[in-house]
Amino acid sequence: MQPSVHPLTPFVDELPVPPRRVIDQPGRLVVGLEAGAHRFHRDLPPSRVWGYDGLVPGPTIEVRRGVELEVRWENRLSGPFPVVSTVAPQYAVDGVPAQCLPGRSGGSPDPATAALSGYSVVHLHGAMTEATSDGWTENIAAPGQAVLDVYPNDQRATMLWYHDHVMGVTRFNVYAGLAGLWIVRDERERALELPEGPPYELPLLLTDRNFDLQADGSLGGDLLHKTDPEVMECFSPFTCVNGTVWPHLDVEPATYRFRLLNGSNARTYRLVLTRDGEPDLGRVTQIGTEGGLLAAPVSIPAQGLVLASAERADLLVDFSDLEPGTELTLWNTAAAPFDGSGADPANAGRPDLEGLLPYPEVLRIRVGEGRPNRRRVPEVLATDFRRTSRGELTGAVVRAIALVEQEAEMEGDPPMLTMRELVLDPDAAEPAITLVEGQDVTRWRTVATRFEDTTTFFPMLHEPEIWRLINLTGDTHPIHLHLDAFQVLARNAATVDLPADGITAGGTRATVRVGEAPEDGVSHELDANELGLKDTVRVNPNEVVDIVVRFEVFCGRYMYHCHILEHEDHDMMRPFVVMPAELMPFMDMHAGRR
Ligand SMILES: [Cu+2]
Repeated sequence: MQPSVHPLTPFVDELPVPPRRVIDQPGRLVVGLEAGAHRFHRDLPPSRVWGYDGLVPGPTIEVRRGVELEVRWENRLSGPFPVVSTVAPQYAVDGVPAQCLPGRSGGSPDPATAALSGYSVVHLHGAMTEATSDGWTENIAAPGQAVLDVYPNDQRATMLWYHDHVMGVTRFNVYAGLAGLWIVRDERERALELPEGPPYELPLLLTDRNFDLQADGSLGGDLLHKTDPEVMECFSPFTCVNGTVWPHLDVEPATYRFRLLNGSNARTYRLVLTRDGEPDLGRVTQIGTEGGLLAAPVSIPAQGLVLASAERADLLVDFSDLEPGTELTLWNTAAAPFDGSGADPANAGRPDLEGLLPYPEVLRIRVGEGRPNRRRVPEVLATDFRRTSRGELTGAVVRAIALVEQEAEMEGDPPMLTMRELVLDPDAAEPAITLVEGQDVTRWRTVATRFEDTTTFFPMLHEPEIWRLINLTGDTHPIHLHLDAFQVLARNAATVDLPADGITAGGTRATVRVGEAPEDGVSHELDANELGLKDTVRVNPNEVVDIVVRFEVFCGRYMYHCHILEHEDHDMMRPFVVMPAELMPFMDMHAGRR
């Protein structure tokens, strides 16, 4: 078979589980950032990778709530850089777009990427950490250097992940393999007697990867980060689970707990489980999200479980009624780039070439022998989380951020994505953003557009704020805040009137009618699984998403950004500084109040 058509046999490799480092006592752990070799599939030669302890994914660190752990991240990386980066011309072979073909498709390797030698920053995503241990993107460690970070782990039980966050090249370092999982356990979770540890609790880290061709034309070992000239994101054709392309998992007729993370650079998944070719989502119950347990278990959405980059789901999956020999398959049905559009779950398993999804395979599950062992799903999960209502937010600071696509300054470059911080200004001259909400019309002036611009967000410790994320682009952006998890208050449908010259280097002009239904056929509702605590939220086109942000413990300088890593690197990232109240009178602060 031609590599371009279907080069790898699905479901032949067993699902690997990353090694666990279970921490019971406060202490120190040494993790090395190392070059290594990793086999992504039985039919592939080993690929060069960069991983934590040389592994892809890195070891899973499991720690009890409140057990402080110091990690000495020892950067022992060495070149040459294991990823070939290239821009491929736009064409298709047998309908498969060049971007989704293995091999460079005529693109030449980017020499700047090839020269990367291993500068790194480690960030523990979703963690409540002091600013000095949060992995500020510019606090770069060279190979041969080490960074000591302190993680208090004093937060609700959930699954976090640690990954590279270095300025400008996060997309390449993470793609090279620098990512691993981190699980916090607590008493509440233990009291619910949820599956903990193998074999019934399994982390599933999803990534899409592509591979170069070898001299003889066979699918080779080198990781390949390929984009096309118009779209800056990398959408790779092969879905890996825990670092293996399309693995299989043998299960007993029992209830399993799957801890899912989308660790892909850009690809969004909508996961559909099928049995005998039919959707079989009813056996899946979601109990948690990025910020930990939901208040109560929920079914996953009828079309499937959507996870954009960095989103996570804690699932209970009941196989106890199934006969030995039963096979189930997990498929992806989300087109790329993702824009919130739905897909009929009955079509799960069909490639979508236009949607850059030539291979929808994710995971095959085979039910084996055993005594059926069903676990009751608790009716009440979290007892330490209650949703904040709008009424409780009267007088809260309101901030607004526009997500925009800006034409490249250099002819031929892909467009740049930026986040524009806005300030409420009734007298704002053009260019300005006009928000229309019924009778309420507000004007917003752009005060920051690039990462390097002056900080304008100084949220006050303990004080709730509303951040409004206004999407002026045609794609979904998963927006991630460092530090405390947040609550999604509302996903508002909106119509966007963006003039052709609306986006300039320093200004933004658009009219956004919040609450007015666009004719895009997309559901703009919040899903039940978005009602818990989140650290990453999808903002679809034609939406204004309102989140309630409250920083409770740590002050200092942190970041928020789009978690499509190609966007984060160019330049959808901004700083914010959490301030204690007593220092606020000394700050020159920009914020709207309502
Ligand atoms: Cu983005």
